Amino acid sequence: MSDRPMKRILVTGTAGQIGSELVMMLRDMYGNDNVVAGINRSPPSDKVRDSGPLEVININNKRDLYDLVDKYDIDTIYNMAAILSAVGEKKPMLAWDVNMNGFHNILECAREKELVRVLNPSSIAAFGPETPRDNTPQETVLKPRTMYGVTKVAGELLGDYYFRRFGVDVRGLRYPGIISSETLPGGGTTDYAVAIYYEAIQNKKYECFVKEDTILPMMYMPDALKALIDLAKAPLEDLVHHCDFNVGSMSFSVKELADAIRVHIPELEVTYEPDFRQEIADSWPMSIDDTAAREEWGWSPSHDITSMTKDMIEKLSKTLL
Ligand code: AKB
Repeated sequence: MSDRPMKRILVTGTAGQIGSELVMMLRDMYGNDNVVAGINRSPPSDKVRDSGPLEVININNKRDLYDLVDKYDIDTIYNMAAILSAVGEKKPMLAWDVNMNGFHNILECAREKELVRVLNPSSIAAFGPETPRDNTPQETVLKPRTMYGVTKVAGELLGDYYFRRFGVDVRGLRYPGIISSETLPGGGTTDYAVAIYYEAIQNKKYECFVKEDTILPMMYMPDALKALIDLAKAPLEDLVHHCDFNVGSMSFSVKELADAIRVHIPELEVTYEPDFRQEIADSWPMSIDDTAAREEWGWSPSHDITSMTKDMIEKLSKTLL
């Protein structure tokens, strides 16, 4: 199946943080008309709306999904539609429905219509408090305590099952917190690492919902996009893993992030009011062993906290000030 030349791509969740930038990068690579942007409840950015085909798609509606795939002769789906960790704790049934039932519809569609490939991101949320937190191994304890994490582990297993049982080429990686300047993240635990830049630039102060010594793995958006696209392009025969690649980039505490921002904005004041998201953050890894991704498809990130912070502040200062 995977040897067929690519024809058309559907990206779901293109109003979201990663989807909105992924769709633009794929349009640059494969041509605007060959990449369909799928949105559901939230409106797309002007760039996404104006640069190529746009469709409303609820992945929980199987009929609509199948019709859309037929209409555009889609052969590859990047499923970026998901309910993240913090919203998932407020609405666990919705998280299950979108992240599991929606994903299952995509897998069934890929199986029945013999699509070339499905990409479905997983997350560090697949891990839990019993997982080793330092240099978290590829193969380790997967006992998350959030509904988002439960759906991510189950999604990894289901994707691997579809590969082994039906030959559907499903791939995924465990994203850390993603930091970006185009679209705000919605409803995650790692959202503070983006919000702090916006608040630093606009108000020079930020109230953080996790403690200052909270350390989590993070990644800058250009690396996050590169990771997914490089994984999508990897020869199938090189892959030992499929839906569960660890990918690391950088790890820092909130204090270290604030200090990096203070190099550019010395007046930044940060206060701390931990809420329910602290417990989620404390159950996730602090750093990631991504040897499998490096060996199987050449993963190598480009950004560190210093280069990311310089770029974030330059970009956001242009749009916010
Ligand atoms: C979240 O915080 O829920 C996400 C994630 C780490 O998957 N950013």
